[in-house]
Amino acid sequence: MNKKSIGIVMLLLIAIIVIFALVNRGLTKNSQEAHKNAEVLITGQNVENKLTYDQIIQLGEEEFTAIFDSSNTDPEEHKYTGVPLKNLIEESGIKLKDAQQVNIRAVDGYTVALKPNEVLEDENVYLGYKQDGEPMKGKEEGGSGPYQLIIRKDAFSQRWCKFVAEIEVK
Ligand SMILES: Nc1nc2c(c(=O)[nH]1)N[C@H]1C(S)=C(S)[C@@H](COP(=O)(O)O)O[C@H]1N2
Ligand SMILES: [Mo]
Repeated sequence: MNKKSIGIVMLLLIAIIVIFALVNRGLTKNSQEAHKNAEVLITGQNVENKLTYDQIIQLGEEEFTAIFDSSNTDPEEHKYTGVPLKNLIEESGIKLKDAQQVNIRAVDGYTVALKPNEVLEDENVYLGYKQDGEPMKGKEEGGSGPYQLIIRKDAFSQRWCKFVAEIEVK
């Protein structure tokens, strides 16, 4: 190779690196946007509490694995980040031991009913917001977030309520 072609190859490599850096910056920005303005409403026992993402992640963030079985894939293990659902409820001043039912409602109307005892179990019911380290995108962006109910003991994922908007304790 002569000097001129080495120069051209170097320029091409630099161009590729710059393009990757720009694309990557765009992606990072998108994922930070995923939880902007994403709120969850918690109601029950005369409490009405709206929690923002910044507040939710302060309520005992945990990383855990769970097996997700969607309607069109085989069961697969994923890493999730979220907070135990009981923390959100109890920190809002609602007592699970005085409750009959916990309803999780999504923006598409899908509703999942849980028994308070189930919510109180260790390492089972979470409000998740990251899957494999990536913030969960909303319905419009083709995701299952920005918040998704994760029930680790639910093998078929029917009760893994996507797009969670409201938690109602009765
Ligand atoms: N909000 C909402 N959550 C939902 C559903 C839904 O229709 N809406 N479907 C449930 C079912 S039946 C399954 S199997 C899982 C995965 O559904 P998907 O494969 O359609 O993503 O989400 C569950 N959570
Ligand atoms: Mo399903």
